[in-house]
Amino acid sequence: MAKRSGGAPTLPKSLKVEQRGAVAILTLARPEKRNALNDMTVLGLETFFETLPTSTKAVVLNAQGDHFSAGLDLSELKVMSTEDGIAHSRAWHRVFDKIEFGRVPVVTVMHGAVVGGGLELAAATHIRIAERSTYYALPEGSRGIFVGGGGSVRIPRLIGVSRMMDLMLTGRTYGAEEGQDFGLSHYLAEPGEGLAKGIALAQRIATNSPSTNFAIINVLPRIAEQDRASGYVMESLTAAIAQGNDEAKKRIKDFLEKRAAKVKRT
Ligand code: 1HE
Repeated sequence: MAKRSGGAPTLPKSLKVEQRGAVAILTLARPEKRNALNDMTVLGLETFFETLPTSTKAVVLNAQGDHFSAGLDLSELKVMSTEDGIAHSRAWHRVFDKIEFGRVPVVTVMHGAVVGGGLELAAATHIRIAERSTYYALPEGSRGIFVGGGGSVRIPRLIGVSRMMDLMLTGRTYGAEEGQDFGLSHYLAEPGEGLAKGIALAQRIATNSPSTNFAIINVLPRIAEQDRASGYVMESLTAAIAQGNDEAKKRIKDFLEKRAAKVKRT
């Protein structure tokens, strides 16, 4: 994976980045179009995740304006042939896979509309916080299209095929609380408080061993897709690699010598 060495990469103006120590805050910054995801933005996401400096240990994704994202930029779709449509969808798959199976965990802070491709993007990240204004929709049915950003693969893993079918067939929305109950978010936040919560979680995540974080986001979901026997083998290999490195030895020694924090109920 390419790493940023010198200056920051050039990103489209629909993406803003702020670095806070080990945490990068990435903001969808196209509020005038409700953060609709055009090609420039999707390719910008790819550039950002491909060139993360090694000093970045976690990312917070959030969005400007009243809505997280209105999904695919429909103005680009209307001129697309079937062939272009396949290439377009495959490009989203490539980019969102780089997020889901990247080097660092990504915490998404959602608010307002989290629609279509916006939900597909959020679903490719690892931890989701929903401010209480959040609502989810998959209006592809009413637009005569289909999910194309990996939504049919990722969203049923969160809420089940049946609920996704309902969203797509009937055009219903889920509110933040329903989304939380069904597994679309991990945390709820009051309006305006999601970003602080996201940064706090990302800072906490950034203190984990990078190799354990890598295993959590890359190995765990793959084990979940395997048969039991293969899963056990992969788990034991991952566990052995993780516990064998110097970082783990130091962390365990710190605990045994009373220098590390105990597990606390939060
Ligand atoms: C857009 C888009 C968009 C807004 N593509 N331009 N997504 C949808 O079907 C959702 C479409 N959007 C909406 O339903 C609404 O915009 C919202 C509920 C999200 C927000 O409503 P509102 O009243 O705050 O904003 P607005 O007036 O509708 O939109 C403001 C501007 O953003 C306006 O442009 P303007 O030039 O007239 O100011 C809108 O046209 C523009 N805009 N959403 C393009 N999506 C990989 S496959 C994924 C498939 C999908 O994602 S399907 C879901 C598509």
